[in-house]
Amino acid sequence: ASGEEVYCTLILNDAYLPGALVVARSLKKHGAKRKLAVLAVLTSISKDTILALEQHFDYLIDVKKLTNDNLTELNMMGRPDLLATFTKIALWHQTQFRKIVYLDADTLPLRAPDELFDIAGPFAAAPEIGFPDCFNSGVMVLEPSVNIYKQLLGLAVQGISFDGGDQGLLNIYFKDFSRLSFMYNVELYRTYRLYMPAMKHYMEKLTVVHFIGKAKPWDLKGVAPVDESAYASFYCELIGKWWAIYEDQAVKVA
Ligand code: UPG
Repeated sequence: ASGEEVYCTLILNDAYLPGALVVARSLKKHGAKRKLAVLAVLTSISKDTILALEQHFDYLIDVKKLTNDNLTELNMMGRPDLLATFTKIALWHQTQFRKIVYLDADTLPLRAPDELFDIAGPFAAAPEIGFPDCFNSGVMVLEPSVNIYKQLLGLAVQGISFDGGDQGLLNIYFKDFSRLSFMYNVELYRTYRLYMPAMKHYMEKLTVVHFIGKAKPWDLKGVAPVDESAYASFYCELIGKWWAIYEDQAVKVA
């Protein structure tokens, strides 16, 4: 319905289906008070994937795959697999919605962050741990707009993005973003080996964790801590939480 507020995620291929399902199941399990949408490149996913998405999401929205032909920066990060993340800008084309709380398929909401819909303004995101003056584009609060969409598309077709992915494009466009608390997008990375005390201090407030990097939770069933560090156990605990939601038959999805 026009003016509706929704949670939304994105799926470009079958490989990320487990992630999209966990986003949906976790939001439902925690009593999310908005409907769930998924942007999907239907030409790139199987019938079974479409069926599973239909069972878990209120809105399944077909989007066209948008790729970046310039792989230089993505190769520099060792992530050529991210070449089609420009597709994410289709979020701004969804003007049937007033506000979207967007979550990457590799995030795990530990509760439903409904209060994000109360944030005023067109755009908000949390700091990127790799370079905290930038935001991470895995969790965003945004207002769709045809005008913004056209400008983002203009950048995308020219391949303008400092990292080759959507994040490098969106950070060029939204220079003055409203900053969300880091609690809404806790990027899991081994830097926390150096600052686990802060993680412990804020533990109760963690809202969304984000499994950045190439290895995703669905690749890591039953994984054991790589070393004795507090971070390694914390990371494995969260992988365990992800699996518990994935396998939780009690979550009502339809
Ligand atoms: N995605 C797919 N299939 C793929 C790759 C990506 O569906 O093969 C979707 C999915 O929703 C995923 C998102 O795109 O969560 C981003 O890709 P991901 O592999 O999760 O990226 P990250 O490792 O988290 O890397 C960072 C940012 C992310 C941004 C990306 C490119 O966290 O938000 O999209 O860099 O700029």
